[in-house]
Amino acid sequence: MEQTYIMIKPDGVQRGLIGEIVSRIEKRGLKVAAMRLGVMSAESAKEHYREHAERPFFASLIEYVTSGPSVSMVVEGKNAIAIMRAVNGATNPVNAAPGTIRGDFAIETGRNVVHASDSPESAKREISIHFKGSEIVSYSKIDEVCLY
Ligand code: RTP
Ligand code: MG
Repeated sequence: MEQTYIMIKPDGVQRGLIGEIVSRIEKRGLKVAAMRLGVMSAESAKEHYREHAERPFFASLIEYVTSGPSVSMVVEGKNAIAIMRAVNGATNPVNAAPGTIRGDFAIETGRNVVHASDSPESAKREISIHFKGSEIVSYSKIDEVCLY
């Protein structure tokens, strides 16, 4: 079982896509194990995207993800990391297939609606930036519980 860090970026929240995106995650069969809405601090954003610190778009990326409320989630399930990368679609929405979140809701890289961790190492690192262990909840969904 894997866990991955998902963010609905400020443009996704601004456009009223929280429910749509969470619904896609749930319908795919993955489980939301933690969730919070709030404005990400510049400190957290810089740490989150530190691999891009030397890139020319770094300052505008930090400005973008801290520009308003975003939704942070821990999503878990079998192959959750790779599945959520596929659910989100290509970084540049021009290349994102229809049926993916970016392919259905975005038109430019600088406003691409969602983030998902790209590897087990990134997932572990990103989850620890945005959540305390006590905020990540373990529970069974109804189809995992034997009632009778
Ligand atoms: P993310 O980390 O947000 O899930 O996106 P990603 O893995 O698909 O893409 P990554 O290469 O990690 O880029 C991180 C975010 O930086 C912005 N970006 N802008 N102007 C540009 O050329 C450019 N390149 C990347 C995007 O918001 C991208 O999602
Ligand atoms: Mg990335």
